Amino acid sequence: MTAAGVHTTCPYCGVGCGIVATPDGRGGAGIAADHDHPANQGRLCSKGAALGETLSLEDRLLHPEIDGRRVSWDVALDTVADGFRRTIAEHGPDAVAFYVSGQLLTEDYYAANKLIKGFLGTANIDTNSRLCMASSVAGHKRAFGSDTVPGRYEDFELADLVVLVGSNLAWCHPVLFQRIEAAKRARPSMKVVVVDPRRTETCDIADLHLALKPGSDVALFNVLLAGLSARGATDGRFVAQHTSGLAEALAVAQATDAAACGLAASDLATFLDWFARSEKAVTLYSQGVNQSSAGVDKVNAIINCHLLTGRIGRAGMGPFSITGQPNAMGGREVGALSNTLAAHMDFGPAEIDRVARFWGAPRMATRPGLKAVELFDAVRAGRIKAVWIMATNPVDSLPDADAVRAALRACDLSIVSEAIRATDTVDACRIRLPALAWAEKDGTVTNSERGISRQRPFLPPPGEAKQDWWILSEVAKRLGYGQAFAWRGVADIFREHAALSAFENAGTRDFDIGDCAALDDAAYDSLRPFTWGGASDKRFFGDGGFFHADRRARFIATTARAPVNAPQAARPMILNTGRVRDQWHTMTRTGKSVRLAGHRPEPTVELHPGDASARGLADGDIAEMSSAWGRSVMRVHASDSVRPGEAFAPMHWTAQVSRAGRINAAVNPAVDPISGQPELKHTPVEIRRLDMRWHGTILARRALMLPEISYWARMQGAGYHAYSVAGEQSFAVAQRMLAAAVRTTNPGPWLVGEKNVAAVISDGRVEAILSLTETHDAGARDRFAPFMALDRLSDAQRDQLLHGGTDMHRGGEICACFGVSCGAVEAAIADGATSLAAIGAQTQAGTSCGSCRPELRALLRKARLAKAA
Ligand SMILES: Nc1nc2c(c(=O)[nH]1)N[C@H]1C(S)=C(S)[C@@H](COP(=O)(O)OP(=O)(O)OC[C@H]3O[C@@H](n4cnc5c(=O)[nH]c(N)nc54)[C@H](O)[C@@H]3O)O[C@H]1N2
Ligand SMILES: Nc1nc2c(c(=O)[nH]1)N[C@H]1C(S)=C(S)[C@@H](COP(=O)(O)OP(=O)(O)OC[C@H]3O[C@@H](n4cnc5c(=O)[nH]c(N)nc54)[C@H](O)[C@@H]3O)O[C@H]1N2
Ligand code: SF4
Ligand SMILES: [Mo]
Repeated sequence: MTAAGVHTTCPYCGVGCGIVATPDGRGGAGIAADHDHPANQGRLCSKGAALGETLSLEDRLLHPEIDGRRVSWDVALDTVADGFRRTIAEHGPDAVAFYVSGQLLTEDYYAANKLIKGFLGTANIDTNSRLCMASSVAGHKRAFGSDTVPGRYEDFELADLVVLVGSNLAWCHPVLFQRIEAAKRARPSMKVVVVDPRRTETCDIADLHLALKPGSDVALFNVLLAGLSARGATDGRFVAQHTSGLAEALAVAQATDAAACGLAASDLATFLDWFARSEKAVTLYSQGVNQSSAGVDKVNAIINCHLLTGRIGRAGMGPFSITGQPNAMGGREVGALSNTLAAHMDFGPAEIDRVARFWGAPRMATRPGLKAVELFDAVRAGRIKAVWIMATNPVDSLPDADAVRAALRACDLSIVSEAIRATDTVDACRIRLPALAWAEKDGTVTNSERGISRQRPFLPPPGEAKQDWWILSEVAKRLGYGQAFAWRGVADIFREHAALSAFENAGTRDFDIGDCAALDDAAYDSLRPFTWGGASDKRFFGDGGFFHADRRARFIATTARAPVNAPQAARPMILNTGRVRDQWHTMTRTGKSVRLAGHRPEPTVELHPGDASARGLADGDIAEMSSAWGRSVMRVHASDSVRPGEAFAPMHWTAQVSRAGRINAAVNPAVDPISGQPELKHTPVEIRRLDMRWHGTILARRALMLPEISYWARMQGAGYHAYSVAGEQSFAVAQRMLAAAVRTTNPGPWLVGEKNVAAVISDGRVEAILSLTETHDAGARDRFAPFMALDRLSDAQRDQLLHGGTDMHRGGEICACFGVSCGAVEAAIADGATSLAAIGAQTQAGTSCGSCRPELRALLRKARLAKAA
């Protein structure tokens, strides 16, 4: 019997798409887009569409563990509570810390913040949103007096000009990208400008791409501000009635040297002209802005331009900070950053008192706590003696990540609440608490447009895993705070959170969902997505009403400055990092999906062909990236989409899936002086070729224990593991070593073919394939994968395998939904397909989620250029 569809929300990006999940009765579920959800209106991207492939339990953490041994919940919870009690008694409350996540649900998040700030007596709780949103939060507060995102998603569709700054929307918020793409198709006069040093897939819809010098956004928006003022684009009434500080900001802007951006004067002039002429202008920005040592100034430099022109809070206009994680906004609402309190309150004396009275808190934190990077420094220095990590993987995602790992290993009381058994952070922590995951959890999340949606469970809780709020309140009870944590379920917590938002508010704080305090359990269960801050046509600040005491917004004088760590002779390259289309962060979930593995199967560093050849590097080589902090080893991809002198590497690969692919081992820990957000987009590095004597591809039904080799990366195949390997040993030694490794876990007859291919084939079924070459053979995995799909090989197929495989899937995967390869799309184009529709008709590529359409268009363009040449 199958159950009915459950309406829930995607657990990945901050778009917050609605999903209908239909359990199949066998532990899995069908995943479909929710047509009635305001965020996606029936769309899903490749990651959302593949969620059904991430539900298996095989790699889940299902029981509490201490020092690697399974223990009961009672023992685990007692140990955590005793540990916190003892540490606080001996060293004071500031010796303990929580490090939490924008992937917790609001109810979990609220519980963590309440426990530590109201009852443990410290604000040493920070969230991975420090790495993500902190600069936007600080910039909003400086300008508006509150952390308010004024606009709505529909503003992107209503705008005449959409400026995307430091955002790779096509890959990171694909459904919003598709909404803009569709709006532009319907109204071609609409213009899109992309501001990004890299030429990303997002540039596919750009009328203008400003490939500015990394870190120079403040200069760019200062130049824009001065230019707008000079052209008479100032909204004098708005500025006079609702703002202050223009003169100082303008003076600094007028003194800014446009040359700092490294852009052509004509491009700058076009940008100014379009911005000046388009009243309906939206500036959407993301990590190219936030993750910077000048992140807060970048945010304010952008907001200044919108205040000057009065383009804020009305349909089709405004600055728009897009959030990354599904509940980054919820985290801001519960106040889980170390420098915020709760419900959009800060550490002012009256606010501390108000929250303490509301919570009945015996030991209220009275000042801000440590921010993420400082927090782990304090763990390393031994000032923090107990740390509890929830729903984040800091051993991979914080900068200077080897130091983070060392700090955790040296910490007496390191606790992690996790859904997955094998992560680099779980490996480094002593106490491991099994958490429920997306399909099992219950609660709410808030998306980028302040939209609150329910996440509803559709699968039963596995093993002994528990939801994060339950774990927290059990620890609270053991510490003697049972009454304040006596929630029977998530609805109780949500009502309390809603009541706090309205408590002694009276319009002084933007965040007020007091109406929800009266929801009964049934109403909470059936809660439909809604946006806080008023009806759907309501935006903030159209008529002023800012949250500074004088109700005016502030212009901020932002002086352009270079990133903290400049490149030097020994490390002349600038390492930029970010995301790829089909992986989510540290791959604990997307890494399980076969169809998501094909798009970017290995950790890759992109650099300009000139920089590559200057270092003797060719496409497919293995390179080491080293910085003053650490090193990482990746495969090289030469591409002119990055500027000369710059390199780009994805953040996703961990020690679980690649030997030295953890890029954050090399990333610098410099932070913005106001927000404390790390500069994850700008690390001076040098890149050198590693001299590999052999390269190999292994496909194996059962995972391998690989010997010590320079490079390996593992990815998920359909019913097998795929490895890409390379090393410095002699070819003969490699052959022996790898054959032994393959055969240890994949026993059976060992057949040796030609071209250094060998395979274990048992009863006609392939158990494993090993292919070794002297130079990198990029197509090997695609040539051998088809044989792993067969239950029984014919003699002819076996011979084909042992002679080097088949060319069916040449060129790697492009469409994740239907598993269509680049080769198949190129063949369709060669066959006469000249449009997206024609490619779709011939191959199905691009006809489902649409995430690959920018890449399909790039192949069409390439073919057109080749034909014209
Ligand atoms: N596929 C996928 N989607 C995701 C995620 C994921 O892991 N995978 N994660 C989600 C999360 S949590 C987040 S925060 C978002 C992030 O979403 P985005 O911010 O769009 O993604 P990033 O790739 O981190 O960085 C964006 C761009 O900033 C550019 N950049 C670097 N330096 C500068 C600079 O100095 N100025 C400017 N203007 N640009 C610069 C980079 O070249 C990069 O293209 O994505 C969310 N969506
Ligand atoms: N170099 C570089 N580094 C970066 C970035 C970058 O652009 N460049 N981006 C930064 C940004 S913006 C972000 S947001 C971070 C993201 O970095 P992380 O937060 O470290 O990445 P995730 O892989 O999303 O980690 C979430 C973890 O929570 C687990 N989990 C999932 N659901 C639950 C649950 O319900 N409960 C519990 N307890 N656990 C759960 C997952 O298995 C996973 O291990 O990375 C940051 N680091
Ligand atoms: S755009 Fe994709 S990842 Fe983001 S919420 Fe929607 S389906 Fe999920
Ligand atoms: Mo993020």
